[in-house]
Formats: sequence, structure tokens, C-alpha cells
Amino acid sequence: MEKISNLLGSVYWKVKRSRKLNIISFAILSLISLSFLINCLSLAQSAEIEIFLDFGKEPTVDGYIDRTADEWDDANKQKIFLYQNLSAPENGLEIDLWIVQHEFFLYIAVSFELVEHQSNEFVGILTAESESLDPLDYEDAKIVQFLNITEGNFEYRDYFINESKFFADSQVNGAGASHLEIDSDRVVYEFQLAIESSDGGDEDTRIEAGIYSPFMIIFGESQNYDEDIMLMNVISLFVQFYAYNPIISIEQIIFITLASVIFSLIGSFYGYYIFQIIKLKEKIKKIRR
Ligand SMILES: [Ca+2]
Ligand SMILES: [Ca+2]
Repeated sequence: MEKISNLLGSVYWKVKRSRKLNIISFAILSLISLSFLINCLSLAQSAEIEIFLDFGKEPTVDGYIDRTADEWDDANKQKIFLYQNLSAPENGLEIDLWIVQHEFFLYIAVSFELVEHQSNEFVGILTAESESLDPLDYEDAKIVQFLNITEGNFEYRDYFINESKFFADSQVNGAGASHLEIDSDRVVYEFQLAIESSDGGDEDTRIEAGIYSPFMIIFGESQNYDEDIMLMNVISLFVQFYAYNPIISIEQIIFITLASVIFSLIGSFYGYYIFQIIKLKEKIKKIRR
């Protein structure tokens, strides 16, 4: 009887321990699943890069990186990837992204290599007030569109996006240029965008200083932007306020000093001359008396 009781007791504790183990296993599995889900979500958002801009030398927007003139040496330099789908980023195209601010302008260079470049390749910079992972949600598009990449024919285009459709601006603002180095298959795109400018009206985004703003970089191989944007990524740029400080040259300082001295001398001479006339008048009055 005692043996049966001991046996029942041992079975009871085994069952109880196994329940405990099940609860612990369930909790561990739940934690693993949750961390995996969080990881997947953060992967979806990891495409975005924040860049705090610095002022620097003004690059020339001509599609060439002039290393002898240290053209882009002041730029913030990043290596990022462009993806087919920002919600599930994978197998991206690596690009060099260089950005610098000069006075009221933002300069962006995009450079990459491809085994084969298509004749109608393009790169664009999309802007909007609020961020999105969908290029058709953006408001403004500055695009450098190749018409024949091997011959080096390209156009700089300014578009606006309305209800997921691209429309050409009535007035083109900003600048862009590109060049393909045939030997290395490396292409360079250079852009200039105005900051705090309302010149483009409803057809451009006003890029505000003092805040982070979203910029989407797009790549494609046709001229159909509504449907054929192939690769993209979003960066968040903090644009700086620019305070205009006029620089006075040494020649200007000498001129201002000389002018001040001459006018002071003329003023003193004129004052002395008037003083002498007054004195002379008083003398004449005394003589007449
Ligand atoms: Ca250049
Ligand atoms: Ca526009």
C-alpha cells in the first residue's frame, strides 16, 4: 500500500514538473518569436539613414567628380544600398552617396558601378514633407534622365507627383548632371537643390532648415516613372540654417578708410572756412561801429 502511495506521489510530481517545464518552454518560445518579429520589423525600417549636414565647398554640377580640385572633400560620405522593396530590403545595389550644404543649396552625388548600364538609365531625388517607403507618395522629383547613356546624352528634369502620377513642372528648378565612365562602368550623378525656397510653388517641396526631412533616391532604366522605379532608399537629412555674412576684401577696407579720411579732411576744412567767414563778419561789424 505504501509502495503504491509512493508511486502515485512520484507520478504526481513528474506531471507537475512537466507542466512547469511546458509553461517555461512556452514562455521561452514566445520570447524568441517576439524578438524575431521585432527584428523583422526593425529590418523593414533599417533602410533609413539619418545625416546631420555640414557646410562645405560648392561642387560643380557637371557629372564629373574633380579629385584634383578636391571637389567633394567636404561632403558627408556614406555607402548605402538601393532596394526593390523597402518593406523587405534585400539584395540591394551599393551606391556611394555624398552630400554637402553650401549656403542656400544642397549638393548630392550618387555613384555606382553596374555590369551593364541601360541606355535610358536615370537617378532621381524625391522630396516630401512626410516620409514614406513608397516613391509615389512623394511630392517633388528631380531626375537626371539618360536619353542615350553611351553617347552621354541626358536631361535634367523637374517633376511633381500627384495621386501617384509624375507630371513635368511648368518651371524647372535645381540642377543635375551625369556621366558614365565607359572603362569602369561607374556612373556619377550630381544634383543641386535649393533650401528654404518657395520658387517652385506647388510643383516643388520647400526644403526647410533646422529639421530632418525625407529624401528618397530612386533608380530606373526607362522613362516611365509611374511604373518603372526599380530601386530606392530613403535618407533623412538635417539641413542647416545659413546666416549670410558678407566678406569684405582688403581693397574694400582700404577704400572705405581712405574715403573716411578724405571726407573728414574736407569736412574739417569746410568747417574752418565757415568759422573764418563768421570771424571776418564780426570784425567788419566792429570796424563799421
Ligand atoms: Ca562635379
Ligand atoms: Ca518639381
